Amino acid sequence: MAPRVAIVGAGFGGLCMAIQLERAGIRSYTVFEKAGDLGGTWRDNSYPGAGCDIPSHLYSYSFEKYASWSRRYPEQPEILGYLEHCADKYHVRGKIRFSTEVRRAVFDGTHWQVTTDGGTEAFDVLVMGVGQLNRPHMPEIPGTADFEGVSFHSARWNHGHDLTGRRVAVIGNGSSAAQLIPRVAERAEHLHVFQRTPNWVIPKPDAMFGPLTRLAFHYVPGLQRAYREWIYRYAERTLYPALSQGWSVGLLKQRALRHLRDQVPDPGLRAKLTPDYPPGCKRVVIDSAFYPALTGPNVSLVTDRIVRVTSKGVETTEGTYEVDTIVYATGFKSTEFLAPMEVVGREGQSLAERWAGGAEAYLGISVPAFPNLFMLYGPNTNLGHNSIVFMIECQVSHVLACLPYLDRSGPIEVRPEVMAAWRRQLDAAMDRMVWGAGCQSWYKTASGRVTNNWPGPTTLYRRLTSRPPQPAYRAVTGG
Ligand code: N01
Repeated sequence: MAPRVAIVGAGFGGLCMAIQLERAGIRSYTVFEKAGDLGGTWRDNSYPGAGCDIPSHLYSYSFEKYASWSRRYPEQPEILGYLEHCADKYHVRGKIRFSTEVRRAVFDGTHWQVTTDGGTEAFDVLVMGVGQLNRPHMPEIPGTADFEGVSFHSARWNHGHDLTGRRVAVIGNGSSAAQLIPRVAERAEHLHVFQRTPNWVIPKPDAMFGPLTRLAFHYVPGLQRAYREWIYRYAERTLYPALSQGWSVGLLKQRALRHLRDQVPDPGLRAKLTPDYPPGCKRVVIDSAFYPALTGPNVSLVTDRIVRVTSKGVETTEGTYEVDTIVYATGFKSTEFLAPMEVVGREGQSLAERWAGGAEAYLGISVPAFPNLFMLYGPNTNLGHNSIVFMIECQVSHVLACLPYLDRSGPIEVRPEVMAAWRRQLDAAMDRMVWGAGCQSWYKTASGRVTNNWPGPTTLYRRLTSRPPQPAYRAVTGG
């Protein structure tokens, strides 16, 4: 009998799982989505300028060729439109229970008891597709509640608040900030950008696709696939070695420094924007409009330490900046995987308890003593150089490969010794990566453990996830 599958989240991960179940003829699944629409991060991040800095021919499902991309790096509405297109084409929209947040999931010995505000239901399999960047991080700056103007997080953009003629503060300078700052600068009377740590920035070689190119992508056999493959290989062969401190480290640094020199003529400003840690330690920002925006007459870069937010603006160690709008582009609670859901395994332990020292999972997918639980874009599967959608597809294939096994044997779980060996391999591989090199980032916990990133080539990840589930998994006998 087909297993009953609960999928949590209707973003890139959850939709991919649902589509592949449909394609495999398994229709006994339900997608739980806490919001009123699908799209996950591409629904939530609607700030002006939001887009993907990985080309969409790669940042899309390999099985869903899409000739409608208007440009190499489309903005958020197009990416959301693509996900809606996929949900409709593969008939999964009707299986999504919108505005239904999963609060708790408990393994009762044979099933997952999944609790939402509407009640509790039993499922054979639980697939978590909530991603790593779904809960905004609000900074612990004193006084934020005292501010009398309008403030919001970049992932909760206040579209009703017109920024024309406003004095705006943007706190943060990561990928989200870099995309929204040029758009805010176009409207604001003055924009103060509060930078705590400079980022390495490389250009985004964007280009529009004209009608002929789009026709060619649509009709020329193999063209779209070849283009996708080319982008993938470039990322894998050039960018990955930079992160693993291989041959292209110097190249990446030179490229970023040249970009800074070309776009920022003022040496004082350039000095403030030059990082003192190796490129890739924090996520490299890929953007061509960020630096020019910072050189505009109505924009100032503030690097003093923020002391507090007051009723009128932002106070730093050097003075107070009066503003009427504050945008918190301060990232996400990235290391708290699956929170605030309570997930309890067969030994009565919750994942939060198990992960007190940092989240970990075999292949980023499975956890011992949590049978038939699978994660998409789970611990140690984020990338700093290639498309997450590639990783998600590997994970979904792995889950699909597990289904016949659990159908035969009952609930299955990854063996503890396999998990322990995985941990050791991961730690060894992590040692050569740049993420440990003297910087703080959303890739790691406060204690410095990298819980978010995959330390190998993605080709290796594909190979590992496509291995048959046995012998890494075992059947849970005796309920
Ligand atoms: O978040 P971030 P993001 N006081 O965590 C600062 C993906 N993404 O939303 O660096 C002052 O990178 C913090 O400062 P510091 C992408 O993977 C993808 O920008 O910690 N500042 C930093 O500057 C990306 O990496 C796309 O010193 C404070 C910023 O806030 C990830 O999302 C587009 C502070 C947070 O930066 C997250 O990006 C956009 C404080 N108390 C995003 N607390 C694509 O194109 C935090 N900060 C695919």
